[in-house]
Amino acid sequence: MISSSLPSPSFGISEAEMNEMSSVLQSYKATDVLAQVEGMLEQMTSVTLNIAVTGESGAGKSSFINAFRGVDDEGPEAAETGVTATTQVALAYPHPMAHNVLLWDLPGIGTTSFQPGTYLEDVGLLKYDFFIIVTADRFQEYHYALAKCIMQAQKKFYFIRNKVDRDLEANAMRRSQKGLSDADVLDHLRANCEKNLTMCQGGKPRVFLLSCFDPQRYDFPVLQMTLLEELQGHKQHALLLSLPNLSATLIQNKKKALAGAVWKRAMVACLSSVGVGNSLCSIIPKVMDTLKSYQQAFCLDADSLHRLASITGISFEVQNVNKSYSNALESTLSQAVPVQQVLAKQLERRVPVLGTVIAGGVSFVACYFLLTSALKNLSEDGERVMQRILLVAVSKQKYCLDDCECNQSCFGIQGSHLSTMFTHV
Ligand SMILES: Nc1nc2c(ncn2[C@@H]2O[C@H](COP(=O)(O)OP(=O)(O)O)[C@@H](O)[C@H]2O)c(=O)[nH]1
Ligand SMILES: [Mg+2]
Repeated sequence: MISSSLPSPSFGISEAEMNEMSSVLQSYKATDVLAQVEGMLEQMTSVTLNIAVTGESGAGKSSFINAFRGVDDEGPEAAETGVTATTQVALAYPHPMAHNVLLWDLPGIGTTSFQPGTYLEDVGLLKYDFFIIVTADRFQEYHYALAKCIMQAQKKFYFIRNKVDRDLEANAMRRSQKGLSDADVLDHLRANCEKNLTMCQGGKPRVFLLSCFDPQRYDFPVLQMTLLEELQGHKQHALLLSLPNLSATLIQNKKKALAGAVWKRAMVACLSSVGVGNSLCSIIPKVMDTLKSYQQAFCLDADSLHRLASITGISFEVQNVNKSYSNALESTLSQAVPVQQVLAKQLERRVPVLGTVIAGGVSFVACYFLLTSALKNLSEDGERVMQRILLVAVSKQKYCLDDCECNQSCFGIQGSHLSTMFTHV
């Protein structure tokens, strides 16, 4: 991921970024600017996205929460699932990739004593950003009553028709007699749900058909993209970074979102060295933290790869990259090449604090180049992992490979590079 040679000058700092920096960073004092930039980053990460998941008991709320978070139902961080497991109070489950994205498992609805108004008050309606209403059967009057109360509170909701795998299986026999395809069955199911909801709701309701047992299929990815599109600002940013690498576009969007904060991360790393020897080595811990967060955002950290392996059945070989990261980092930061020095001089004229820190401009430029380069390489690694998963999924479907062959495909993360070798062990 990080080469020990310096990135090319094409990673230059844009005029827009220079303007942004020079307009907001006026102080000459490193401690002031550090606090200011840390505050800006804090604003971005301190926001919490609260997603409420409701529906009848047994509809698959807890399973949905696990699937959305990419965790196994049996895993230690999972919401408890099962026919007898019922949630009496709202429980929050943080997304493992983004702890500020909380999925709330709400108590079941639909009993005879169920009252949408008091239910929503009891679970704290106002704290949620939006609601997911899950059913595994027909949408009923009470689903609509609940949705109406949510709308009255100016909140959004999304209808989920879960367990479509079960419907497809149950219809398999009849289907083969009638010659209906899976797509026909799903279309029929969708039309039924929409008709049902239109009778209560009017307009064209949106229904997402999915199976929590197979979160890569059906409408699961569309739902995730819809939620993302309908959020804004820092909450959208939080959800974006928590999503699996669904598509090359999504990966590019992650890269773009992270790239917008590169100068802030580089500034914090560079100014953090002030007072602790002012040396380039003291920059490394901060840069390493940022690199680890990038690795996580592109689902390339050990935890993400293990989670992916438990969902897809494809095992990933992860190597500890810390050592190679910091070696490459040290050599990159210690090489001040002319392009960095020229850029640093330009910057120091516009961002006064960089001129007051010894080697401030140069180390800032080096950090900036390095993070930009890492972002590019990690996003490419993320795309390669995604393509491999797609490849395996397609070959699984197309050639019905036996489990043994698929489950033992292995991708190695070699040092800082993702091996593109596709090996059977
Ligand atoms: N076939 C199938 N079963 C599911 C699906 N989602 C959940 N289940 C099962 O339905 C049961 C109830 O799920 P759970 O998530 O505990 O429902 P909750 O009471 O709404 O939280 C469990 O046995 C799950 O394994 C799905 O998409 N397909
Ligand atoms: Mg539950």
